[in-house]
Amino acid sequence: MGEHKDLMQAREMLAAARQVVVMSGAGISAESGVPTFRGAGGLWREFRAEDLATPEAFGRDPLLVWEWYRYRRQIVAPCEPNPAHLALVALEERVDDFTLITQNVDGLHRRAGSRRVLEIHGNMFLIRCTGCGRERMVWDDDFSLPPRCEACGELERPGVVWFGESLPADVMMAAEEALVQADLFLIVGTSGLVYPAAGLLHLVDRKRCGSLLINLDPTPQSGAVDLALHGKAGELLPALLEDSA
Ligand code: BJW
Ligand code: ZN
Repeated sequence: MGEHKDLMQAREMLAAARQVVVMSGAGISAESGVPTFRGAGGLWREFRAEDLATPEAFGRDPLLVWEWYRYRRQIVAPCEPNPAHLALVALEERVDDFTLITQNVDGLHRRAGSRRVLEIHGNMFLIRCTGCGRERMVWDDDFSLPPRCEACGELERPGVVWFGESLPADVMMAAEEALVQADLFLIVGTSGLVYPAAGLLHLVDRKRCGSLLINLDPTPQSGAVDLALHGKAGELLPALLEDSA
């Protein structure tokens, strides 16, 4: 009963919004078969973040880090966007102004058809040279590890943001600009533990911008938004977009 009322209220908030910003995390891709980081079945249950997702780890053992990303690329490659990704494509078409900020590196939002996507933690199919900075997208895994740059011969690294590294400044600036103008901020499928992404909620002007959260489990942000819906993104997001009639 309460749940139904919350869904109705969330639909009303969405229907009234013209400038929408969404921020997604690993939970939105869980129903596509992509493992999350924290929680049941999460990658950080099996692997230590500090051994794999830091610049120090890459400096110590680039081959180990590359092998881990190859393993993850191979998990993601056959995965398909799920109803949650598709609901956001439909939402982008429905509102005047739409920005999707994603912490995910799996590329599934673009594959689903979302157009305005800001990948604040990079993309696992992007490779960047540690020497000259040259970037390339590589979809197959037909290269020997660790790969080297054809232009300068230096080691190449995954084009993702590791702990202790800055997020791409231009992408973060675009995210912040979208947020200060938004009239609805929707947070989906993130534990809300990793900064600066988790801090974006504090940038919204609470007087003009509503905030909604959809996540399987309650998070530190569940109590900080106007309305939190707890459940699967692949069920709740499509339900949110249905006509309330
Ligand atoms: C479902 C579901 C379903 C499941 N439907 N829901 C301020 C305070 C404290 C610490 C810091 C701070 N500022 C900086 C830090 C340090 C650090 C940090 O935040 N640490 C915290 C862990 C404490 N941050 C950084 O280092 C960042 N850089 C930075 O701040 O630079 C400035 C600086 C430089 C030097 C010194 C100091 C500052 C960089 C962070 C980079 C994060 N990188 C990763 C790896 C990317 C590459 C890769 O994939 O390998 O990004 S870590 C990992 O976590 C990945 C994710 O994008 C990120 C967030 O995870 P996410 O998406 O929230 O996933 P989960 O698994 O945590 O949660 C999934 C949720 O989904 C769960 O809640 C489930 O319930 C739910 N779920 N199924 C709906 N079907
Ligand atoms: Zn190079």
